[in-house]
Amino acid sequence: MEQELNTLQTLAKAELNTVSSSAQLEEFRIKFLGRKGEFSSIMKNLGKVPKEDKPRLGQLANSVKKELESLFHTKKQSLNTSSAASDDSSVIDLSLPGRKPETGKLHPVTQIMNEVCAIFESLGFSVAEGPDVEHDHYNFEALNIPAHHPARDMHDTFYISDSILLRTHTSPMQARIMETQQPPLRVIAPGKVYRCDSDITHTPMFHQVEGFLVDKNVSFADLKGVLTIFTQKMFDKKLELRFRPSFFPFTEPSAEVDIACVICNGKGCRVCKHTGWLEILGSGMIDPEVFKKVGYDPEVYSGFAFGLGIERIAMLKYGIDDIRLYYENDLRFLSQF
Ligand code: 2NM
Repeated sequence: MEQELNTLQTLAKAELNTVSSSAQLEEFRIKFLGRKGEFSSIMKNLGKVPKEDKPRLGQLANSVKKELESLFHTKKQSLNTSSAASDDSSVIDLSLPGRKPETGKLHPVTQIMNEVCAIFESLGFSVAEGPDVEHDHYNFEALNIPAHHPARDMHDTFYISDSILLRTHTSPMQARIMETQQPPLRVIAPGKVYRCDSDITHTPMFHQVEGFLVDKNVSFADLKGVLTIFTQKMFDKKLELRFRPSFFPFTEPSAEVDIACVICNGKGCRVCKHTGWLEILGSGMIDPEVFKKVGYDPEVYSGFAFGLGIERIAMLKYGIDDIRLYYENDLRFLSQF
């Protein structure tokens, strides 16, 4: 049996050297290492050898089998790598379509902001930007909201110190402009504003565009004309407008502007809370007190001003009822715009 094992080892090694394909290697495996192969048939005789020879022959058989198996695997690997090298998969297929990189988009709030600015620019307004961190003077005092005025309560202001705060609206920019420039003026101020308020229709940071126009003989009719053109361009249709009397410390008279609900066309739905109307902005004729503070003569000049919330417009335009969706950065939401 010892003789048989040694012969098998020599023969198998010699034959493995001539193997040059996977098919030949498989034949080799069946012939020598398979269940009915030569190694198995030698092993059947192990039961018949004298008891004292069994351990030695068993060991020899094991080491022969191990060596053949290891030579078999080495051969298999070398056949695999050489076949991979000549395989078509290593050749670049120039006819395959390319992988498209994903393109980014502007945030829906930025898109609406740009649209609002473009409409007012087409009406001759220029765009001015100012600091988010403001002096109490520009945010309140210059806009006819003195200390202890009840309107300060409405603003839920984030204070940085007694006289420095995060602006609660973008009108401080208009106070800055009026202090340094003479009429005629037509300016809008877009930007971030901050109020300590948070629920499904309020975030502590949101975006506003406020605008104003100052000249001789400016009337409420001019305000109505400009805002009518704006809403029609913004919502792409001739919309009915409703001016409701209101109050702001920096305008007199003041009006809130509603548009016929863009979701139900005024019939009444969830979005307009069954009123048929959507409030989209605040406006009014600039209060003579504001003009006096910046050194304009209210007998010579008049003007109108307005302010609108971008997130609010975006919610109305797209029929979205929770403002927080705009700030969760969920691409499944954002990629729809
Ligand atoms: C609004 C509503 C009404 C406004 C007034 C001024 C300024 F500085 F010219 F007096 N800027 N913006 C204004 C007026 C803002 O927001 C709802």
